[in-house]
Amino acid sequence: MLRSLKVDDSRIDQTMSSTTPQQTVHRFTVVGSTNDEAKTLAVAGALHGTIVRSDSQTAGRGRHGRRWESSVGNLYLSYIFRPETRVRTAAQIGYIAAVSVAEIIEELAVDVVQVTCKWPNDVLVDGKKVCGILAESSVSPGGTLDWIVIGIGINLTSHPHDVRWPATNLQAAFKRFIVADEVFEALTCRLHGWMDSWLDAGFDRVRRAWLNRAWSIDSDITVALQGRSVTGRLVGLDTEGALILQRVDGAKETIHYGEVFPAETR
Ligand code: BT5
Repeated sequence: MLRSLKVDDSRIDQTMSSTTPQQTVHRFTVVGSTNDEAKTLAVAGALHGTIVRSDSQTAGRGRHGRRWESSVGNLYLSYIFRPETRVRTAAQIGYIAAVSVAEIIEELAVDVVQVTCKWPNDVLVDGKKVCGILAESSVSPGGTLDWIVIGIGINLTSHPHDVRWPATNLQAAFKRFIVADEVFEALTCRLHGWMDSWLDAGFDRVRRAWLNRAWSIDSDITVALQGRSVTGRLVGLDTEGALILQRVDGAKETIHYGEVFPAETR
């Protein structure tokens, strides 16, 4: 149980069971990064489904060490999963998270808003970023996945302005009060549902759910890769989860890592 795990539990405000059996929620007021807390717990043996939630973060992280603005009022969560899977397949869990977030936002929306998934794992409301996802994992000596931590930040009441991609928050987008606990419960439930579906039936359903709301699907986009960028039509995701781009010369390019932008005007 928690006390046998090597975490400083004097800093944990509350530890409780959630709706799903074996799912413990470690609740903090403030942490550096929920992903770091979750990684410490994972290394100490925390079970599949364990959750870290904090009201704010002092060192919230995006990908490539970028900063994630983490003031009080938004949602900061990290989920520990231990699926028996190959490391390469684990990238699909980022899509599970993005689809889960997109679906619960669609359910929360009273007015008509457009909820899209931007590759690889952002969720946008009317083209503006409300959610970022950071996956970090560890490989076992046998080469399979030991654990993966999926960090999710959702802007509920505030968002930064000085950012790479325009941002918004759900309260501003929906013009009504959003109850953080309701979003948390709905997301956790949905995420576990999609996780079970993925474990039983594989990636195809997740892939189709993501593509149904993919930002700029069938349109031209530019992807910044290491040292170069490529422009083409976003035509899909492959069966592993890589992005498929059709270049102007007709050739298809499969992309595993990169940053997506509106197409550069040529
Ligand atoms: C992401 O990275 O979008 C992943 C963010 C994951 C955050 C969660 S919060 C819980 C868990 N604990 C953590 O420490 N992290 C995870 P990326 O695609 O690299 O986007 C980062 C960029 O988004 C920054 O460089 C800013 O330009 C912008 N940004 C920063 N904070 C933002 C916010 N709150 N809302 C929208 N955009 C933001």
